[in-house]
Amino acid sequence: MARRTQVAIVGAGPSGLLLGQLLARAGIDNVIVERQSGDYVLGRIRAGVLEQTTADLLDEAGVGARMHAEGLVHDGFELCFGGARHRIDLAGHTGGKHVIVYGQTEVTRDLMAARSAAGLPTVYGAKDVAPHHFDGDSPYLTYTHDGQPQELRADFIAGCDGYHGACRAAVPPAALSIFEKVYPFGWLGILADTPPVSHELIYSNHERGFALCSMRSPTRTRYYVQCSLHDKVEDWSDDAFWDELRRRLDPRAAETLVTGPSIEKSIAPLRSFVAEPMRFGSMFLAGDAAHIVPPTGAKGLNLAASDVRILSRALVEHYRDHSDAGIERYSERCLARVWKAERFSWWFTSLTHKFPDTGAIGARLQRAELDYLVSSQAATTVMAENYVGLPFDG
Ligand code: FAS
Ligand code: PHB
Repeated sequence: MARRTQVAIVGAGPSGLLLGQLLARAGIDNVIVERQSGDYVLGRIRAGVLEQTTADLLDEAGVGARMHAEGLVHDGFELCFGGARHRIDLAGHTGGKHVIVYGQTEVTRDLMAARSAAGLPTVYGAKDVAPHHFDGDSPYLTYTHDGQPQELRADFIAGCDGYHGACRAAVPPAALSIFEKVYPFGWLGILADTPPVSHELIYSNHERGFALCSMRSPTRTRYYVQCSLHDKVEDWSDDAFWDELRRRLDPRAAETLVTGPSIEKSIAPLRSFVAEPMRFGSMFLAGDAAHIVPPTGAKGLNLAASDVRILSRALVEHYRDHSDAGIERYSERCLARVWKAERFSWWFTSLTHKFPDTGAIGARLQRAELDYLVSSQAATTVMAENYVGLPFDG
């Protein structure tokens, strides 16, 4: 049975849900087709830091209330190296900008609730989703749902289906340029109902490896330690995790760290990845479907929001103003921001992690850069303005 909509969105992660919400508020009909169940999507523990432009977009989408009520405004974070912590004053180096600590899970929950309240169609449990005829002006999706073959005709397809999605995979390889760097380590992350070790995030460069102290609320923490790519979650007991985290922190943090049972524990690989271009006729890629950053710079979710901001405006311009200027410039405008965030995320990862192949001199060069970073106003400003998010060009 063939249904029809204006924009067919593949993926109900933050990209797809935020795009759907912005389009619906502009009166543009859209359907989201998602492979997993809603609970499964909510069960993925991912990002934790929102840039102000992302928070503004959530407000524009009408889903910012709980973020403002429960999110934590952070004006700075600390770098820990050589046994001491050094604060990066974000507000002081960016004319008052800050970030909001509010988990991706909660962003997704807020977007799902708004979509459901508006009675907007989301097909969960869609199998074998595939985009077709997107090189022309009559694209459509096929998928199966409850064992029944389905077809969804649309004016446009938005591939918001993440790194392993079907939309980028459907593009002829000759039409894609892929840029990729895989890092020789992973992040072992733990979620626990414990009070944060500090009121701000701590990024630690240690001879044993990187560590990050983050949080979700005053009573829920998110910690990470750099681990081997060969590690498995079952290799790490909670006690082993807490011991390793303590060893990578300064004495004061190690002493005040409150530990507890993990409520989630997972290992994520780290890669830098960009697929160019991000538009193929009437199909657009947005978010992780088009690019991946190592999570060090907290850019993944924020880049997804950046793509959605540009795409939603371009589609509104198409339908309301009968202009395709935004659509024509979509890929170029997204990639200009994507590559700056890729650079920052690669740089911050290179500065803070232990690399097996750079030896003793690598550690000394990192220490020299960290010392320079915290002692130079210019260097701290570069760190701060990238961390809070670069301004949009319109
Ligand atoms: P998502 O991957 O979130 O969503 C894509 C959706 O499409 C999923 O729901 C998927 O089920 C669905 N889908 C996939 N294939 C499909 C198909 N064929 N048909 C239908 N649906 C399909 N970012 C940070 O800033 N900080 C972090 O700490 C951080 N940690 C991360 C840890 C992990 C393990 C991963 C994988 C990513 C992490 N990220 C982090 C990045 C992450 O937050 C992403 O940037 C964010 O989820 C991007 O959102 P989407 O583009 O919506 O992609
Ligand atoms: C998180 O809280 O999950 C988080 C925070 C900052 C990062 C990466 C992850 O840079």
